[in-house]
Amino acid sequence: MPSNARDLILSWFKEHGFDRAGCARVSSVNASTKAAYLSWLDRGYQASMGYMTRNVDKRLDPCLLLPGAKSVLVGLSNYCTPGRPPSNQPGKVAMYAGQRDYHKTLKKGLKKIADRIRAEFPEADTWIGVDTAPLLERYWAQQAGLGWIGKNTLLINRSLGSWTFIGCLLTTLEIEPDPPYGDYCGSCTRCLSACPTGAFVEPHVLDSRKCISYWTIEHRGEFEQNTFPGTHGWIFGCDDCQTVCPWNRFTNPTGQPDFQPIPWTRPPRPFRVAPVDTRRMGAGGDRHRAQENRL
Ligand code: B12
Ligand code: SF4
Repeated sequence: MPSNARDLILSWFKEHGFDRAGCARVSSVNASTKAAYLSWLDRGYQASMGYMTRNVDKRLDPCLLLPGAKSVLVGLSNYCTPGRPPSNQPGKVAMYAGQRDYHKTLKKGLKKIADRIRAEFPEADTWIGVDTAPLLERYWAQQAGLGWIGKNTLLINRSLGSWTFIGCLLTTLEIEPDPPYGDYCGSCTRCLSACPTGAFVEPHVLDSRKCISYWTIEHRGEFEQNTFPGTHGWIFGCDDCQTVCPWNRFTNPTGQPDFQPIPWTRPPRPFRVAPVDTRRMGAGGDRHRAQENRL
């Protein structure tokens, strides 16, 4: 494919709300990533997120998601809105949870780009995914030259930091790939020590059973008192391993209208220490990620 076609497709990401875009050649993930993923599952670090144990073959080889896939186009969307949550809020809510549902925003953009690709290149097939599909999004974002996987396991970009969402588009088109991104964490370990529950078993490895984000977003049913690590003031999600990251000092607020903070119509209910069903929590209920749609 001529390089002007590559530039054209990547420019569509900008037109449809993404701040950065890149491309990687599709293959199964590399051996160390495969081993890291399987060991993560073996050690039970997925907690009750059963969807992480399903479709493992697809998660490790995107060609099974789109037969004949040659390229993965990855878009990054800055969602940084400093100053959230307001200090008068009774419990802490992750920055992204005070905004419109990013799945809808990113999928809308990716769908438009996919439509344009198929219109311009009728031989091309496409597939899109945001968060819920069995795809290692951070791995592909790193391969596509958009950032590196930090010790807190988040994708970090030198100018956008880690306040970004990732969206992926697979296509059968062969597009010139970007070089993978380097690692700029250096000797810094601030995220590891900032985690109030000690959820990092080692750099790059998160035990969800100890992660506040898991407990307040993903966990269903009662909190098991013997394993529940506490929420340290958070009631929906957690940003502690991001706010301390020095790379997040250089970020700029997002201009994306969908990610501007939504004023609370009613304050979120503070977290109750007694066993509680998270489905009944006020915060984020209507903005909850569409996990029931996960494959
Ligand atoms: C399951 C999940 C969770 C779980 C588990 C998190 C986790 N770290 O795995 C929970 C509920 C805890 C969670 C929390 C959050 N999540 Co989440 N989550 C996912 C999901 C669906 C899958 C992630 C996954 O594959 N985990 C499996 C583990 C094994 O993968 P991994 O941690 O990436 O590990 C890999 C690397 O670390 C690497 N590795 C292992 N060892 C080593 C060693 C070295 C040296 C290196 C370089 C690499 C390396 O190999 C591993 C296998 O690929 C993705 C969407 C997707 N489809 O990818 C979103 C996603 C990762 N989440 C996202 C977000 C925003 C969050 C939160 C910030 C939300 C919040 N504010 O509360 C927190 C952050 C917590 C954290 N530090 O990760 C974004 C991250 C965007 C970004 N810039 O990185 C994603 C990509 C969704 C999206 N589309 O934007 N999440
Ligand atoms: S999101 Fe919070 S609890 Fe989870 S690893 Fe990061 S700092 Fe720890």
